[in-house]
Amino acid sequence: SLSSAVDLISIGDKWKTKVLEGPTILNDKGAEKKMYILSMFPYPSGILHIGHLRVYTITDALNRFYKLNGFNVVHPMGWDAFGLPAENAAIERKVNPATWTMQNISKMRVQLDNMLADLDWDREVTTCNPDYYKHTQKLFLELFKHGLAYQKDAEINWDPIDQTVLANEQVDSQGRSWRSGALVEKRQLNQWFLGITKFAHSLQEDLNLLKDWPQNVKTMQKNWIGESYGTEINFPCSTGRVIKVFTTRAETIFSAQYLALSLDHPITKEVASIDDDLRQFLDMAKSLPDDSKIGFLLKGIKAKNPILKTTEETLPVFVAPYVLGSYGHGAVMGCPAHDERDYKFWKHNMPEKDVCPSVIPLESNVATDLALPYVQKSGILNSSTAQFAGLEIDRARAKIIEELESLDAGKHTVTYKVRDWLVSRQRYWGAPIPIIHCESCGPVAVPDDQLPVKLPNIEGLATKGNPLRGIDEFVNTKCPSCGSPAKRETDTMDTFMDSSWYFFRYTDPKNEKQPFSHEAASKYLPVDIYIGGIEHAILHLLYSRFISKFLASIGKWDGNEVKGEPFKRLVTQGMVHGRTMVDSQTGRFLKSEELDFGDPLNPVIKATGMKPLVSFEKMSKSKYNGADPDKCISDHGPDATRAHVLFQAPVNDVLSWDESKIIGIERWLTRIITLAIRITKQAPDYNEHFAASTAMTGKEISFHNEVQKLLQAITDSFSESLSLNTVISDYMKLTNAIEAALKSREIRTDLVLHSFKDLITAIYPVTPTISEEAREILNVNLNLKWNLYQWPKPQLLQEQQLVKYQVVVNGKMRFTYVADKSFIDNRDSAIKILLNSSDGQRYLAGKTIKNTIMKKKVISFVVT
Ligand code: ANZ
Ligand code: ZN
Repeated sequence: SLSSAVDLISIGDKWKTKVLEGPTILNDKGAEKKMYILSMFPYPSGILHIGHLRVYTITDALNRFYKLNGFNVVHPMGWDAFGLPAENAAIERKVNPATWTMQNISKMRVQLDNMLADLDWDREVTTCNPDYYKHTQKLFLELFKHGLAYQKDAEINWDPIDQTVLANEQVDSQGRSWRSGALVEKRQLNQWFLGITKFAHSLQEDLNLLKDWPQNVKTMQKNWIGESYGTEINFPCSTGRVIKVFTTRAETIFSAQYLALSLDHPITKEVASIDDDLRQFLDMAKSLPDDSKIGFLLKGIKAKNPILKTTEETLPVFVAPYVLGSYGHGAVMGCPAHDERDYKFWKHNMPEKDVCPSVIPLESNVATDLALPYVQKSGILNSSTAQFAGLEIDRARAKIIEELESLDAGKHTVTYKVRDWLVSRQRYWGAPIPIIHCESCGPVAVPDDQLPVKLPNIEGLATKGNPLRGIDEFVNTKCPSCGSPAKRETDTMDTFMDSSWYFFRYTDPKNEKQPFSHEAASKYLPVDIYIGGIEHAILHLLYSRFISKFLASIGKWDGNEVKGEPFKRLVTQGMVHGRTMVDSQTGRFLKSEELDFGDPLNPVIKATGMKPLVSFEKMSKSKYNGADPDKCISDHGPDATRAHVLFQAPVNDVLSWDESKIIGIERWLTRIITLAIRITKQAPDYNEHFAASTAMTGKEISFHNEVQKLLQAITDSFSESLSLNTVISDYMKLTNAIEAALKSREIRTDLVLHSFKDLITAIYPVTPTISEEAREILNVNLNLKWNLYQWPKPQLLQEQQLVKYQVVVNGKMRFTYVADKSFIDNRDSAIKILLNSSDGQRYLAGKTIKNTIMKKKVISFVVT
């Protein structure tokens, strides 16, 4: 049979080279509209995994779709090549990390070719190459010049496994490193920071502009940045010091019963230096969770509520682990009556004391009935200070702030959860921070003509930690400013710094002088579609937005109109889960060789003949549920693999990878090729200059409209909804409609063929080699010269153009025939079509036509 002769794998091989060059299109050059399609660049681990296959299939399908639509598409690829895995592999294997990385890159390049990804290799960037990190260093110095890169002593996160510090963003809520999983330790160290907090407001505010971003990503960013409007209040203390607190509920000030300081508050440290008990408490408290209710009373300090002028009452001051050192002023005014945590703290530490509310609900004015803590943000003030008593709380807050301002004891303020970005790392495999430390000049920028500061070549790294410190030729240098002996910075940059600007470099990858030109970046940015994993919802996306806004703010690209936002549309693709087989008797995970796949949809356990329990779970080595993209491609061909990836799940959802289901796709692709052969047999005299609207019958119009509607749905799925799984099902529907039309013999073959050509074009983004093969069959068999692809412009024919013709034979009305109003314009073709119709066969077959009269809605035959 025809279908068994279709070899999807050979077709894949045959067209691979051509397809990797992208489509041949009509308006190849000079396209005005740009389309920048970006996928998060991979870490060059050496293996393209199934998650990569998924993202790059999505971006490549979009890339090809937009090319067929005449866009100037940017679809680049690069390598996020610095970082610890290379360094660790280098230590293990005693090789140079650069060598290891480059080998991996070439392996992955082959795999990307195998999946037919049409990428702009002339834009390729590799972050560990000096021609790239030279510009990462320039970017660092630009930040330094603007006061946004600075060193400070801070309590930081230390990863004891990777032996380096980490940024806050890189520690999860359990206090573990994002990379090594180690429990992070706090250490006091001098480190480099980037001033992301200077951009915190616009980073939060401008999330509102990102209409085409998933809401969950925006929410995560918003919570991370944590902009909070409130009041800063100064509490004078008995020792002459002042404790500043941040509060969002200034109106609760009359219920403040204590103050609490963080473990690393300056006053805490000062007291600790002379108080052994406090020192012991701090040692113990370090390991307590943030929600602990333990506190340490500072007996020597009393605070005074600044708004209470008449009373001599004072407030006790505690040190408490629940107060975060890195938020607000690292101090709170404790209001047990109106805050859950303050309430618990107070009850635990001062059980004998009352709780005194100052806000009560509107309906009651009997404070004693109130269930405490009363945390609702509504009600009125129950204060003995006549000035504020009875005021509704919003009003009261405004008045209290006014009063505090007049007393010089407080003011409106805004605070953020996000901290400045800690970018220095004590590791080898990263871009060296381009700074020279001079005893008299301080930290000095490495002059432009001395960039890049190259990583010294080390053959075989011995240990973790930073070997740069021990290389005298690297460390010892001269101060660029005064010429005296100086020392080079030995920390390298966080690799998130490399990836915070790579999409700028893609726009101008060969620029030697600057990271990129203003012109190139402004032409291509913002990125139109950015696709990647949800795991980057905070880290990478926040850093990139910051750097991009910074670059716009200093005029490096024309980003003002979009507030420096680099990514117009963000798509977070779902994870790929693997088919997991468990022996229900033993609970053991089964390897595929333990199963019999004779019936691929219903495998059985070889040893027992029983059916396994099947589920889909995150892929892991211990569950034997991994999938190998390369193997899938060599078993089923690239096109079937690509279509299968897209068909199995909507882009944002988890994809349950079940290779047995690829059979449906293979059948469909086989049908396309057999259809191509069949069509050319049935329409040997196809006229390429087909005009859709001339003289169509009713059936033809409805066939035509069905095809156009599906083409429109496919177009919309690509350009708007990105619903790529329905694209595949629409392809199948289109194939069915064309097959049925061909079989019915009631639709003009040139219309069928024209629709089939549109189908061949429409499948090109997903299954390009099958598309090319089908096109070749048409060209060869019909002697066509169809070489340029152009995306179809779907057009519906109006139903009101239809006419119901009455067909009269020898004076008698015999049947009606619905067709386009231009049907009778071409008499000969109309007669031919009528004769071929089923009613025509019945009334006219075998007769000799003497005369035919066509008038408006009546067609009369005189026959013998
Ligand atoms: C008094 C008060 C009374 C508060 C009340 C709340 C309710 P958001 O909204 O997240 O910004 N706070 C301030 N600094 C803190 C720190 N370093 N560590 C822990 N908590 C801190 O939270 C603002 C509130 O968090 C502030 O308002 C403060 O408690 C607490 F009925 O002040 B509030
Ligand atoms: Zn100097």
